[in-house]
Amino acid sequence: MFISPTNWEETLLPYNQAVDELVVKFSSLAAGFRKLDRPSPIESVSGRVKRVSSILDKANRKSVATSEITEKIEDIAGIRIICRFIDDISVVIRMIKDRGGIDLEVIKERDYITSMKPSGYRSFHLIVRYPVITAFGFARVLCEIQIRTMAMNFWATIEHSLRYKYNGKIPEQLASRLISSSEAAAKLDDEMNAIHDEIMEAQIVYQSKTALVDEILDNIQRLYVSARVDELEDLNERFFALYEGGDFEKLADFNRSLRAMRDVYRI
Ligand code: 0O2
Repeated sequence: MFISPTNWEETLLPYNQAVDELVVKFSSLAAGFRKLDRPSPIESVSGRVKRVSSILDKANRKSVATSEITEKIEDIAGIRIICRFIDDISVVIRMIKDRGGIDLEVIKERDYITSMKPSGYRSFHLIVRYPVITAFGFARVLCEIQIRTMAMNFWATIEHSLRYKYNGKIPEQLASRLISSSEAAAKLDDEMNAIHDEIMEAQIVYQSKTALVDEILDNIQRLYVSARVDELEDLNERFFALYEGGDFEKLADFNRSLRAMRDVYRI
């Protein structure tokens, strides 16, 4: 693909389309989790195509010739995926890699989470090649996918504005405060991750209790056909008492006795 310095609109068309398509794809993944009441590792997705002035600035800064821009400037198309928890980042990376080249191919990764940038910047970047069929033909464009937590995003957004304000030369004192605030954001991410683990554990306990209660009710329902009425009343009363007591082990024992009854009645 070549840059036409006289027709940027046409040059950037596949990039615009790639961003639109990828935002829909990742947002749909998040919607899928929510539809099934599962926690989504993707909190939100956004995308942008770099402004022509920024493309030219970057090409100039990196001494990239106009003819090489599409190969050497890797973030003309950019997608940002925001996660709540730091653990979600590796889940999202896996989901992207598991697409196995069907619609995108991961060609590079940069882990600024394990190795924070000297500025304090933390984020995980994947450079992918994405095929698009535009109104004017087929193209494979490079796209940078930035994956970060809400805390990382908050820091990067503020730092980006300051970088812009100071024309890239943030005063030393402010730069060192930014580094400490990035460390504070990393601590916040760790704390939130610990809470995340607790939420997940509580969810597992809740799910097994729900499954057990469903099985007990199903067993009582099946016994309804064969057991005597007084026996059933007794079972229902025992179930409600145990359910109110909230002791999981006692409920599990009760369920085992129901299974044994079903064996006796061969149902
Ligand atoms: P914009 O305005 O966000 O598009 P290099 O310049 O060699 O370090 P390169 O090729 O630009 O690296 O890749 P890198 O470092 O992965 O950076 C790509 C993008 O990551 C940047 O694009 C930023 O969006 C973001 N980024 C990287 N470092 C920082 C940082 O220190 N602070 C903030 N806020 N964002 C950062 P652009 O084109 O630089 O900027």
